[in-house]
Amino acid sequence: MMRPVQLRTLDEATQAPTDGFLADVIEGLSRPAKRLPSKYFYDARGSRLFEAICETPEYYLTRAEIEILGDHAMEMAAAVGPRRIIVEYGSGESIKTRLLLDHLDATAYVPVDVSREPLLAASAAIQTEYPKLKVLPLHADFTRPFNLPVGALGRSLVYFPGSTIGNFEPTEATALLRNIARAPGCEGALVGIDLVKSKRVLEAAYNDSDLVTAAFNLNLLHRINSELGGEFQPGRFSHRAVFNEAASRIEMYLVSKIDQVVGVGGRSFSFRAREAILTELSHKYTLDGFSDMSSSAGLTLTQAWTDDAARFAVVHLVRRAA
Ligand code: AVJ
Repeated sequence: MMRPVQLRTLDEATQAPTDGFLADVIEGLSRPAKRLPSKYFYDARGSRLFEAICETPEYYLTRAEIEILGDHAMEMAAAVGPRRIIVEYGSGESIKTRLLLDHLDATAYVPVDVSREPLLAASAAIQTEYPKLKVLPLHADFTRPFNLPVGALGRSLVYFPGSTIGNFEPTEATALLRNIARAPGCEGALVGIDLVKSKRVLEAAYNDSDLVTAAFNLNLLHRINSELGGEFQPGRFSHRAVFNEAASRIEMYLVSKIDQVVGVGGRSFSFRAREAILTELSHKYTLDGFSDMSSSAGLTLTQAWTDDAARFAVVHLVRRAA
């Protein structure tokens, strides 16, 4: 039997996570067009619901990305080169991380995540399965510039799977890519992106018939209630996800079923019937469009791998020589 591994996180997060959560909720609900940041979906229950989304027949993204890694991990390893530090944006809880680590000959693995517990659990599991790998979990918000305490260890590669980059507005996504391009020692990135396809297929993926995505969306209100003393009645909101073709993105909303007033953190917020809170953007790219965005951030798209049905892509971005 393998011995369980004890790991500690390297800490970049300076404030208590709840401080940021409450401030972000108040700020987002105070806007004329209300919104809540999608990064707060992933508490323990939200993470489980996301995993359940990946099992639904409609949500093809995860299966397509796993197919790509299964078919092309060796080519990716050849493109990346040996003995790199792999810095993963996200806690690396998935089969995708393992498919990559199995092929990449990495010297160290640094998962970066805002949620400490899932980060530690995932890192300990990886350390147990890969005893020779140096696993250094970093508790940090990768949406802001952060120090990578591994600069001295050698050259690194960012692994950013899942089309999580699609959650960001193009300007924010470009800034995030620019941070990757500027990080000391970083040579490039492997990024998973979801590709543009028919509105019907896209909207089905975010409106699964078992209502798992609806539960995932509504979980944000449960989380505000339990962690911030919010007084939402989640049954008074409904899930909506639509493909905005002009902006090439899925927009996910929580829609108020009635006129209502809800207290959060000593304040109250009013909602009109049918008023929508934007909870998530999920951009869908063309390879050319993503290549242009990467290029404006100082990264060159050198290779792209897709699944057989060309639903999803994993792209290799290389830092452009200055
Ligand atoms: C994990 C951010 C890639 O945008 O498709 C799944 C999250 N939201 N169903 C996505 C999500 C609704 C997912 N990402």
